[in-house]
Amino acid sequence: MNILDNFTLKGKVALVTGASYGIGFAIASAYAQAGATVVFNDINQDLVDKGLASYTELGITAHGYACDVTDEQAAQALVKQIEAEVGTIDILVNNAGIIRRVPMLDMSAEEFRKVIDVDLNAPFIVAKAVLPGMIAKGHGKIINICSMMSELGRETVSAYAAAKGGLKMLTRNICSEYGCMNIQCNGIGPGYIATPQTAPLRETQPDGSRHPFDQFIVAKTPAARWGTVEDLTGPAVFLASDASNFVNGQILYVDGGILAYIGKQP
Ligand code: NAP
Ligand code: GCO
Repeated sequence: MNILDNFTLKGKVALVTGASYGIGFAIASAYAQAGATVVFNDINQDLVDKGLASYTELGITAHGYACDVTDEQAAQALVKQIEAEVGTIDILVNNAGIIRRVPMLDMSAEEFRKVIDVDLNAPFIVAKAVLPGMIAKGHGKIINICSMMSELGRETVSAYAAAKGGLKMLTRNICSEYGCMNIQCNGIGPGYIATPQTAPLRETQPDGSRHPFDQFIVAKTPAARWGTVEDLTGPAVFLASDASNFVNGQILYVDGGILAYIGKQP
C-alpha cells in the first residue's frame, strides 16, 4: 500500500460546523477533494444557501443544514437527520465560532456567556451528538478548531480566550474518554488567518497605513505574513485521515511559528 493511501477520506462522511465560508469552508472543500462526503452547517438558511452555491462553484456536492449549534435539541436532531439522509458521521470539525473584542470591564456577563456558549459549549454539544454513531462504527475523528488564545491571552478577548483554552482541555478529555474506542480527538490551533473574523484587525487606516495590529502580527510571525485558510487544509486532512490514527489529544498549531518566537526587535 502507498503511504498516500493513508491520507484519503474516501468513503467518509464529514460534518463541518459554521462552514458557509472562512476556515470551515476551506476545510470542508479540502475534505471533498480528499474524497469525503461533505456535510456542513451554518446558523441560518440564508448562510447555508450561500454556502451551497459556493461549494457548487467548486464542483462540490455538499449537504447543508441550518442549525444553531448552541441548541442541544437542534444539534441532536441535526445529527439524526444527517444520519438518515447522508450517513453516520465519521469526521466532525467543530469550527463554528464567534469573538467579541471588548475589555472585561466593558463586557457584560451575558456577552461573556454568549462567546462561551458558541466557542466551548457548542463543541461539547455537537461532539456528544456524533459520538454514539462513531462508537457504533468503531472509529471516529473529532477536530476542534482552537486558537493562539488556547495558549496566550491578549487584551479585549477574555471570553474568547477562556473558551478556546477550555476547548483545548475538552479536546484532551474526549481523547481520554473515547480513545479506547478508536476515536481520535485533536485540535487545530490556527495562527492569525485572513478571514472575515479578523478583517477588523487588518483594515487600512484613514491615512492609508496598515492597521497597527496587522503590523504587530507580521512582526510576531516568523513567516512574516498572515495565514491563509489554505494553510490549514493539509493539517485538517491529516487529522481527519487514517494517517493520524495514533495521534490523540493534541493541538496542532498552524501559526507560522508565532508560539515559538519572541518577536522581531522593533
Ligand atoms: P468566521 O468567519 O466568523 O466564521 C465562523 C462561522 O461560524 C460563520 O459562518 C458563523 O456564522 C458561524 N457561526 C457562528 N455562530 C454559530 C452558531 N451558533 N451555530 C452555527 N454556526 C455559527 O470565523 P473564521 O475566521 O472562519 O473562524 C472559524 C473558526 O476558527 C472559529 O472557531 C474561530 O474562532 C477559529 N479561529 C479563527 C482564526 C482566524 O484568525 N480567523 C484563528 C484561530 C481560530 P455568522 O456568519 O452568522 O457569524
Ligand atoms: C484576535 C484574533 C484572534 C484570532 C485567532 C488567533 O482578536 O486576537 O481574532 O483571536 O481569531 O484566534 O489564533
